[in-house]
Amino acid sequence: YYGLSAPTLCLASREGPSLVETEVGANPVQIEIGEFDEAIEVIEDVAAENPCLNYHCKKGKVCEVDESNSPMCVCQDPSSCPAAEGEFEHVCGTDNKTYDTSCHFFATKCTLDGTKKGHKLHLDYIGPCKYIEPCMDSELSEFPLRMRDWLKNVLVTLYERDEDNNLLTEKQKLRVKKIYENEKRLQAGDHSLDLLAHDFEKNYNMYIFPVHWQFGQLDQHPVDGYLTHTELAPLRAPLIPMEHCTTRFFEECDSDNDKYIALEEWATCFGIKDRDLVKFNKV
Ligand SMILES: [Ca+2]
Ligand SMILES: [Ca+2]
Repeated sequence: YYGLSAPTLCLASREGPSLVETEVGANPVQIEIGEFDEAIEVIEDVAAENPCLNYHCKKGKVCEVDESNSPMCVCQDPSSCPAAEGEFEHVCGTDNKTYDTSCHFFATKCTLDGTKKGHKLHLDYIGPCKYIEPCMDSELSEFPLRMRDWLKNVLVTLYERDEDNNLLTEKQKLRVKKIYENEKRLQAGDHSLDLLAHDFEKNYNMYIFPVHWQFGQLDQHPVDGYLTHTELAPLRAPLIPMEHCTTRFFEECDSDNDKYIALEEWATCFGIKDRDLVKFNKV
């Protein structure tokens, strides 16, 4: 079973409530990035009556008012998190511990702020911790084949369904239109690895934009051409339980081992020549 073979789109608004039901098979691309934001603290107009109204704290923190009636963010007590409604809400941390919900995870991480343990702790994947079989070299080389095909299908599906959703910009729509209308396009389905490899070779140009697009979707905090662990999480976390090579793939994608995946590294690990990817930034 390949988790990447059937893109099921969840067209949730990014602005919406941050609780997302991440079903297995849901499109990780559309899982709200906010769920994984560890680093963003947005402060909006402070309402006069309740200083904490409209005062946003990052995940794992809640707003409290200090002696001078100023709002401040403090670590949330994990026991104040709503209980999980099912196993699907559990998350597995990089400490290999299952947390009831992502709220429990981020609240716990907050209490470890400033410690080495806290620095190393990340949300690893969605769902309870489980045994993930080691990824063999041969399997690792299959991963980008399916991933590229899947990314292309996700984009085409977005294009087909995107009427008023504005999930794609006009410029992006034009690019996907070219792929969508290409008669040689491999239709979505379960394809053999041989066919995927052959198609990538033959229709290489169709795969460039989807790979670039996915990078841009993730590279948001900040937009700098590098993906942090947190930025990668919306793609990585739901994928790991379905694709056991995910962790190894993204680890090795960071070829200079600086903990960031640069656009050039991203291009290379998806088999795209980096000059083909970088040119999108200039157009
Ligand atoms: Ca970034
Ligand atoms: Ca790197």
